Amino acid sequence: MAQVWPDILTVLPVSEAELNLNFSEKIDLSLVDILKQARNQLYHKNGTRDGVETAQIVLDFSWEKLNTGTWRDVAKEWRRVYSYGCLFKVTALCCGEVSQLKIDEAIKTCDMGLLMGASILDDVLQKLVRVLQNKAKAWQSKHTEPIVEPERKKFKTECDPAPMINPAKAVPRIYCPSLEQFRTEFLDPLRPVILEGVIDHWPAFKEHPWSIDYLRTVAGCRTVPVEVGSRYTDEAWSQTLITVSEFIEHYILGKGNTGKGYLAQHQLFDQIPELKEDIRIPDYCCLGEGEEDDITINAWFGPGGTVSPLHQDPQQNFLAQVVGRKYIRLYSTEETERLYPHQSQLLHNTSQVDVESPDATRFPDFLKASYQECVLQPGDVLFIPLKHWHYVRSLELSFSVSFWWA
Ligand SMILES: O=C(O)CCC(=O)C(=O)O
Repeated sequence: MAQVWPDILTVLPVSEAELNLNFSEKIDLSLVDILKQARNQLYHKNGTRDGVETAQIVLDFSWEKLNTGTWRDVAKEWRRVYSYGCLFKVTALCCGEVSQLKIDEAIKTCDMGLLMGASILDDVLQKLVRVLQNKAKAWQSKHTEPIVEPERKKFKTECDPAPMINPAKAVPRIYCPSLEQFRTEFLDPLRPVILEGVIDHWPAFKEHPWSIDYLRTVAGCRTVPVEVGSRYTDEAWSQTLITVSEFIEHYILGKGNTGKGYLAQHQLFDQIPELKEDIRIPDYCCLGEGEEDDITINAWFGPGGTVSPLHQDPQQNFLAQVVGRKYIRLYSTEETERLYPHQSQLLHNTSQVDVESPDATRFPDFLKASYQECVLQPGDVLFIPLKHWHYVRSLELSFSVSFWWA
């Protein structure tokens, strides 16, 4: 049992009047009244258990709106309402003496708001989750045994051998080229290259070397979207929300035979700023026309054998390898016809061919397509020019970061 309420108060608007609840006419007035009731409960009854029920009404109502139609068409206003529902639920859960279970539920509620909602009150959910995570860490360090060595030995870091790279097809490597050299020799002609020595200074290699233990420490209790299934083209592929610790238990340590899972997502670094502080945007991105805020940073964390099928993306990409190695195949856009892209609109950027075990009867021209290949090592950054087709298979436990820029 612990008190978290005084810390919660430090990140909330100081008075009811300062917690604005202004919404457009899209939001039913009866729901705005319920939100006001939740606000009143927060400021006048220090959270209260009734507050959880009031907040849940807001959450259920807005959840339905978030799940109607396509995500792109969901009004941002409904995402704000959902975030307010999360805020009121968290504050109601955290009043008085709270158990570890309540703190876990509150952290999960913040994460749901961060993933599905929109930013409110100067990112109050981000601030709340930090307060709660600190509480949870303090509680855990008092009550749990440190991870012992035999546990660590169970980590599955070994995997398939790396394929032999044909030197004639190897992606060239270059050590820290100047901006000008990178632009003229690789960016302008859209030629892939592996940049060496450009991310060695990242805290992810130095101050906070990324490892399973580190990830568990900074993000273990955080709920994140995970891809489940061998590859996203499979029928059985789906997405689910689990905590980083659960992901490690089931998909990295392989407990419970859960099958394959990949923590592959673009929100991880916004959700967990500690991880973002361990990486840096490569200087070469300044050669693009976009602003730094337009760069999408993706996390790719998974066990050996995780496959991203052959596909293309509409932006330039720096794929930076932090932990483990990956085998990568690249095909230029000139080869597109030989790669048999799916016909459907949804998968038109993805090839139907299983790159390392192609069906020559169904896809006879695939074997004629010319390609480049490499094994990406920790510290390497692969430049994948826009629309270049890429296939990726991790050779062991791997953590990479990609930067999509234009
Ligand atoms: O590393 C992976 O599995 C896929 C990376 C990728 O497709 C990308 O960065 O666009």
